[in-house]
This record gives sequence, C-alpha cells and structure tokens, in this order.
Amino acid sequence: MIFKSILAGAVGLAAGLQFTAPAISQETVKVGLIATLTGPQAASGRQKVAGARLYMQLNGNMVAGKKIELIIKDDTGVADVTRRHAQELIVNDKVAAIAGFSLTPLALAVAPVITQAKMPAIIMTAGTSVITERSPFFVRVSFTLPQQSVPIAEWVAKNGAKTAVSLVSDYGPGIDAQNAFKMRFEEKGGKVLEQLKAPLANPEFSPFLQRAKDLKPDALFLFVPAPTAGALMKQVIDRGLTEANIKVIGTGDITDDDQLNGIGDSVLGLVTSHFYSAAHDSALNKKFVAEFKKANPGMRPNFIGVGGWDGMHAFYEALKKTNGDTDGTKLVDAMKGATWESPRGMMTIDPQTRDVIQDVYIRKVEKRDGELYNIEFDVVKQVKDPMHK
Ligand code: VNL
Repeated sequence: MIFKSILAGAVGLAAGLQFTAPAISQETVKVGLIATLTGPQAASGRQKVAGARLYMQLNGNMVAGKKIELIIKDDTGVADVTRRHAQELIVNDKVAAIAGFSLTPLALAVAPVITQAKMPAIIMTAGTSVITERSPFFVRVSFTLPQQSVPIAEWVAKNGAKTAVSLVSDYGPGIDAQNAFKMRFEEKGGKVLEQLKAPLANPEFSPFLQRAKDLKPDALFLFVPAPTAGALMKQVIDRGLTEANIKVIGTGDITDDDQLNGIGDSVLGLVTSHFYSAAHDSALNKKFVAEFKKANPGMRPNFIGVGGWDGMHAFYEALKKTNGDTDGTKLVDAMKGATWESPRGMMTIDPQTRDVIQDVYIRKVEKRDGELYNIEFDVVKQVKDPMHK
C-alpha cells in the first residue's frame, strides 16, 4: 500500500517533471534593492521602493525570457548595514545587480564590494559627484549636486543677486552643492560671503540661519537631503528669512514633492533647480504620477521615486541588450550610452562616466488644485556633471 503510493507519487513526480521542465529552465534573475526604510531618512526608501515596484507592475516581470525578482532590504541609513546587505545579496542570493543607495556614505560603502564581485550597482538617489569614480560598476540614474547647483547659480546671478550665502548639510553632496554654486556664481560676477555647514545628524539650523540673516546677502542658497527638507524649511520660515529681502533658493531637494505640501504656503514663489517635478508636463509623467498615486494611496512621487523607476528601466533594458546574460561587466557595458524617456524627460547614461546626463529645470513653488507643486519655467538642456574630468 505504502509502496504503491510511493510508486504512484514517483510516477506522478516524473510526469510532473516532464510537464514542468520548460518552467524549471525558466530562470529567475534577482535584483537586490537596498533602501533606507527606517530612521530619519525613511521617506527616501518608501519612494524608491514604490517607484521600482510601479515600474515592474506596469512593465511586467519577464525580461529576455527571464523572470525578474526584486529583493528589498532595509539598510536603516547605516553604511555598515548597506555593505552587509550588498555582500549577502551577492553571495547568498546570487543577484545580477544591486540598486538603491539614499545617502552618499551608503553608496560609497559598497564600492569595494561591487568592484571585487564585478557587480553592477545602480544608484537611484545619492548625488555626490565622486561616487561613480569609486567603482567602474556604478551606474547613476539620479543626479549630482553640481549638475543641479550650477543652473540655479546662473539663474540667481542673472536675476540681480550680487552677494550670496550658502547653507548645506555637512557631507559629500552638501560640499559639492556649495562649491559648484560658488564657482558659477562668482564666474558670473557674484560674491559668496560665507559657506555655512550644518551637521547632517540631528540638524539644528537656527544658529546658521541667524548668521546668514545677519550677513544680509541678496540670496541664500540651501541644500539638505530631501527627507530633512521639512525640518529645514520650517526653521527658514520661523526665522523670517523668506520675508527678509533675502532671495531663498536651492536645489529641488529643499522643496521635494514628498515634503512640499507639509511645508506649506510660506514657500510659495520659492525658486529651485532640479531634474524632476511631479508637475513636469509630459504624457509619460502624467501617467507615472497617476499610477503612482493609485498604487500608493496618500503618496505623491518625488525625484527619489523616479530614481526607483529609472533604475529598474536601466536594468531591464540592459538585460534585453545582453539577451539575458547576467555577466556584470556585460550589463554595465549595456547601460553605457543608454538613452530613454523618463517621467523627468530625456536622460542618457554618459558612456565615459556612467553618470546621468539630463535636463535641469528652474522651478517655482505654486499652488495647483489646492496642492503645492514645483512649476517648471526654464530649463538647461542635457547637463553633464561639471566635476567629472
Ligand atoms: C543625497 C543627496 C541624499 C540628495 C538625498 O536624500 C538627497 C546624498 C536622501 O547624496 O546623500 O536629497
């Protein structure tokens, strides 16, 4: 009896095997998404995961005959945790690529790991220029701070500012933003009176804002990582800086679409430069925003969400190009020079630097249908990072 049923089971198994053989040979290709889902920067991880998932939802999970599986890890914003997840994803999960990286130190932490493993790593957020130079396996679909800061320096100089003060978070992207801003503003005849830096952790901006106010510059240039924007802008408003005859400007991180409605009407009219606005006027972006909202009730996509979307797109297209070959070097080569339409507009991966070339928009905070948006009114076309040699 037992023997019979084992036999029957074995026959069934054999038949089943034969029947499902094509499905078994259908390989799964894994992508590890390391996001910051807890801690002070958790808003970034939420956006990134939502953007990546939406891309897969709307574009399917079959690429070059392989099934794409996304493995999501929370690095809590701590570089050691990012590195450990990267190692485990590579060694245990055998992923074909990793992606994510909110804060610059998290991206830098995986550079030696990906170089050694020849593992493509798609940067969806972090914006310090030097990151892509730290490993030939980095590809960036987000932005760099110098790329965003130069256009706003030009805009504010053109609009009559002769003096400026900058205030940034004291780490990679802040330093990059501040230096690029100063370089171009002074090339255009302006003078940066002081470059102020506030600690990244537990930010207390008030003393720096008071110092900036006392210097009475024509303009105050600001950068903080987007999840910190609400805290910064509240203190900017409380100090009366937006009314003090000082033109407050910055990169779009300070008015990002996730935080903006919470910051409130006091920032109406504030001008920033950035590569993405939820109000960007294109058919693809309208669809992206509508689908994002439908899939994530109560959320509106920001530039980090778009980074999640475009990071998946870069991977899908590369895998198509290699006909499903997951060799890391081949995948990175396939991403070099790739051009596509993103919800942000057209973008290209620079084949020399593996960094993103894209339009940078000048935008102003306005109210539309009862919500605050960054409304684009000028554009610098296809900007390369100015720091890469
Ligand atoms: C960075 C740059 C992070 C800009 C951000 O938000 C941002 C970074 C998380 O490179 O650390 O808005």
